[in-house]
Amino acid sequence: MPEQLLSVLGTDGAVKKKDRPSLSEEDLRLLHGTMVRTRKLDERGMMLQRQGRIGFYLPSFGEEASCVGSAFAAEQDDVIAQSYRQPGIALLRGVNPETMLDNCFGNAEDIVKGRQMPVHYSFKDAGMISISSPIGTQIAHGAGIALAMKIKRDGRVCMTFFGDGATSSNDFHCGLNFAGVSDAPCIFACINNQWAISVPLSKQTASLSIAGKSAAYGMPGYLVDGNDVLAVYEATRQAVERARNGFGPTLLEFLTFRMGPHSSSDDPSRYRPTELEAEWKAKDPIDRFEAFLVREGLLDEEAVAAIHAEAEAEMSKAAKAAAAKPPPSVDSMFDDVYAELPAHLKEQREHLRAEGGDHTVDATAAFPL
Ligand SMILES: Cc1ncc(C[n+]2csc(CCOP(=O)(O)OP(=O)(O)O)c2C)c(N)n1
Ligand SMILES: [Mg+2]
Repeated sequence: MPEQLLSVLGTDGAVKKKDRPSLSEEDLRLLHGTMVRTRKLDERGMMLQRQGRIGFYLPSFGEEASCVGSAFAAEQDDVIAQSYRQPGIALLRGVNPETMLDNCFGNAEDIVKGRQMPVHYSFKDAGMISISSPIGTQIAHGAGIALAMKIKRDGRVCMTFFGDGATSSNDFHCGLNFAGVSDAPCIFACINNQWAISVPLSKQTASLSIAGKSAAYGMPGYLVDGNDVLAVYEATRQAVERARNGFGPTLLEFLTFRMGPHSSSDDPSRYRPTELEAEWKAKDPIDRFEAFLVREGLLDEEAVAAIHAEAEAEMSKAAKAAAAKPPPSVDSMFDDVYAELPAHLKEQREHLRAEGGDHTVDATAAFPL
């Protein structure tokens, strides 16, 4: 049987009194501001790639409510095992957008010194594990982290984020099975944007829903309107509460739509009906939440415009600052791998230093993706 779609916000922003989650005015403003900042960061990231200043970018257009609303239900010391398409979580957790763009440029201040792909962040201080490219691996990591939390009885939970395509990976089965059997406090958040690059959901699974797969792992599953930040928040809040109180994992499916390309290397018009874009633009999660906030008297048109302008200025400033930084020194490639650098690498480093170490990267070379 297909799950019922949980929704709170009407498309016109109206909310029934009984469905209102208990969120303060400050919470509502933070959710909105973070969703807008996420959109502006993604717009800036795509722009930088089109200008040839960074090699690659992966936007989360249309998925802002799914990632910001759900992560907001966790505490700051809960751990997030995310995929590459939830930049809003990092912003919500206080990561400076300049630090994120340092990664995209792979500059000297990039936390991982230019050794990861752009948009593959590692924010230990924000409780976000390093993003790995192979699809779905973070699901098993999330289950393992949650089990460790249970063994340590430290009261924390882990949330893992992944796409609809990732549900076909062996890690999905492994992670959910393991968490189900061990009652690990893990929230499995599937952001179902209906495409895995060019593969539509209908070719990904014959199941009527992803949430329904939870039954096989002995955990509850809910299908949630992913463009409705209040429904996303409320469903996640309940899942977090269950996990924290010892009732084990939950699978949440946030139904949404990837409003942009898979990445800066992709052209969705080659495989996806373009009419879908207009259809889903009308359900834009930011517009929908703004309609609610205006109805509530928390914002008016002028205030909305000011919030967008401020976020745009913030991302422009962050991009300028990140662009101005030099690349990591070539010498830095010898750091962080060994506690004690082996003799043959020491020798290579000496050789490089003796040569002057001037091995600059060809910035005009094509990015391999
Ligand atoms: C194991 C593996 N197979 C293939 C890829 C190539 N790949 C990168 S993203 C992606 C699509 C993933 O789709 P989904 O899980 O729905 O997440 P979305 O990109 O839609 O957020 C694929 C197939 C990969 N990175 N890893
Ligand atoms: Mg997808």
